[in-house]
Amino acid sequence: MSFRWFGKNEDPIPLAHICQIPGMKAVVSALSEIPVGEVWPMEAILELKRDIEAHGLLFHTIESVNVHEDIKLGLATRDRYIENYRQTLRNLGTAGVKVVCYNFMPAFDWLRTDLAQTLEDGSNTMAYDENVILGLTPEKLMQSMYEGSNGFELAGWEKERFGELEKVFALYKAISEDKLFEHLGYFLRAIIPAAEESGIKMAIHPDDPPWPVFGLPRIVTSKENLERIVRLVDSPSNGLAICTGSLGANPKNHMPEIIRYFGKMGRLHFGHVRNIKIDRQGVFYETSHKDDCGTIDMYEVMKAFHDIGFKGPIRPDHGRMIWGEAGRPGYGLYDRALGAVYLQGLWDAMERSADSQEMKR
Ligand code: DNO
Repeated sequence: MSFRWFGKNEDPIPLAHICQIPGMKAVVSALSEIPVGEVWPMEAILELKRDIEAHGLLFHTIESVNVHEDIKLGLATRDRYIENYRQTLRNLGTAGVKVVCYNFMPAFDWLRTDLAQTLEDGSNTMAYDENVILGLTPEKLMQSMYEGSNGFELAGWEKERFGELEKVFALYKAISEDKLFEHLGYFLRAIIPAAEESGIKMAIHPDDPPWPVFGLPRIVTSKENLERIVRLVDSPSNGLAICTGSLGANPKNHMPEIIRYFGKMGRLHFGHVRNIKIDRQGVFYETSHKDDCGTIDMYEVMKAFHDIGFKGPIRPDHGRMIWGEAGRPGYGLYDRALGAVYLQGLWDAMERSADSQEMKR
């Protein structure tokens, strides 16, 4: 079980609190102060590792090393950024990192239309409504996400993209889904050998939501496309992060089946487990992790991880804001801590029942 933490200068939650969550083993983090495309310096990586380990937590997973937009766009300048990415992987491998999460979403990372929708119990949560998107320009949506973020940074977002949106959108006009696959293939063929040499498993994160937005191509959206991605480079280092709340927003994506399929193939390296309530196609909000609070079958999700003998990191994902907590949208302490313990409860029960079946035999 692991917990995402944004670093001591960025995250209001101290490691001293994270290590008190029952069963918490590892912290998933990143150097968000390094501009996208630059090499992560060894010293800064080691400092992050020292901080995490000083709290009795393991440091083996990075979320994320973001991919420079020029790589996604396939521009001539991409090779320099790819070379830097390779060096970052070597540095991370030297520091003992085993899993690196990344995404290949054009222009934006994850998108929500409301960062603090009030629920019946008085808590608030993040929500998405395709109808709101249809009435907005990308600039307006980005602006409203920044304004709704309580003064906190948005997880994984790159501020520098805000000023360049128009230019980036114009460049994406020429990029079809097939082209984006081609650019991902070019990137993977260049970095996977460095990942292999460094003992690192790459884990691509699904697009969130898993469909095209504002006419931008999106490819990490379905089982078929995940299959196409793992085949781009035939190596265990070319793998997946499965995020149940991202992929699962499309009811056609059967999460337990996807987990079993890629798990058995040896390409599943990271689990983001969270629940959402889908009102109708394209309209959903994030709920507590508990099975019956949302649409995703959390028991079957955890059972799939359990049945494939998954040994990699799993983390609770976005939580609601509860008990008056103010924090980074989706990334407060309390609801994610409840989620971590709930997921472990499901897991423990599965372990016990596997043991007792073994004893009966
Ligand atoms: C949002 C996160 C994403 C994710 C990246 C992976 O909360 O799930 O920001 O970390 O897409 O690169």
